[in-house]
Amino acid sequence: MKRIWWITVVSLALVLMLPAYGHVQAASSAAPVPSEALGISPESAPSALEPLHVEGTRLVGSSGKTVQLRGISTHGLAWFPEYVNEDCFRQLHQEWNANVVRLALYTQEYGGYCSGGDKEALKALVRSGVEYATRQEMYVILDWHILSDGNPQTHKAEAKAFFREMSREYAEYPNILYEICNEPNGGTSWQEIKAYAQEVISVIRANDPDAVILVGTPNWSQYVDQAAADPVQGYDNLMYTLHFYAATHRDDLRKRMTAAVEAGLPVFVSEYSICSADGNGAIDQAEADRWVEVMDRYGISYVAWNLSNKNEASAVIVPSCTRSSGFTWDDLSGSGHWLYQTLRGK
Ligand code: IDC
Repeated sequence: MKRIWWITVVSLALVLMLPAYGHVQAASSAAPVPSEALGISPESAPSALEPLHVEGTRLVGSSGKTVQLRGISTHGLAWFPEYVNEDCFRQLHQEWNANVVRLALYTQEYGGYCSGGDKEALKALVRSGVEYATRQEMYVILDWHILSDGNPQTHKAEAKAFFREMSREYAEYPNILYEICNEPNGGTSWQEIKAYAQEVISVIRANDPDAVILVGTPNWSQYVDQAAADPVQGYDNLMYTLHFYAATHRDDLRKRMTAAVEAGLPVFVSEYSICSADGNGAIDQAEADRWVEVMDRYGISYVAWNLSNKNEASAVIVPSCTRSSGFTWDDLSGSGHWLYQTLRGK
């Protein structure tokens, strides 16, 4: 019943969304190239969407099986809108085996949603991304990407308005996850994050009683131990984020992650890369593989930073590649090759 209902909602939304599609196509300069060179059969792609919930430390589907989401995050939507296109998402799903895409909506930097960015255009891009992901049977994370603003309280009123609007629109979708604050930093305490989370979660829950909500943790989403000691009370289906950059963060942070899970905290790695913490520098594949081994063992979901051709090591597309879908092997950077092989390896 729920499935039929959301298919109806999606179809209706698609009709209403046509103007937004025009916007995205206008933003996308490269013509779609049929996916040739990576040429993988769709049979290996993850199966149809089902609503998710949290049981213990795990993300679970309606059939009761553990679900592990593995995929990629966009760069800032205002920075690189061209990668929000259906051919791109289709390739990520069918060829790369990604079952989730994260839509990173910066609040502060570069045309940020709360710093002079075009709110309506950015929301149109989010909506297009949700529809493309849904049609491609992928989960989609709406990421309120705080960063230089440090404390999520800085733009709390706008966060509440944004999540109120989105959760009203997507209440019936089985595939939406809400990430309410990317990376609190600058000394923001867990108590401050928790107070923010209580308010934003209650706004989302008023519309959507059971979607999975991801809560950031102190120190650029690393101190999951503090969340484990004092989790948000009163709501189901919450998970807490840990972010790592494998050339910087090693055993210490991995132990913090596994200790939190063993203490009963549902952890979700909503952002990571295999380079250093500035998103650049050398990549460390051996360390990255250690992270993957542990995350797989614990059933933890992980989403790679980032889907762009920016001249930085975390970008999975090389700067010389100007197409926005139909990527070939040569279009991928070192971190892109690693991600492709890692996602395909399972
Ligand atoms: C980086 C981008 C870079 C951009 C910068 C803006 O890769 O192109 O100029 O943000 O400040 C994070 C953040 C993520 C960062 C990334 C790398 O969530 O926004 O992206 N990073 O620095 N946390 C740890 C690393």
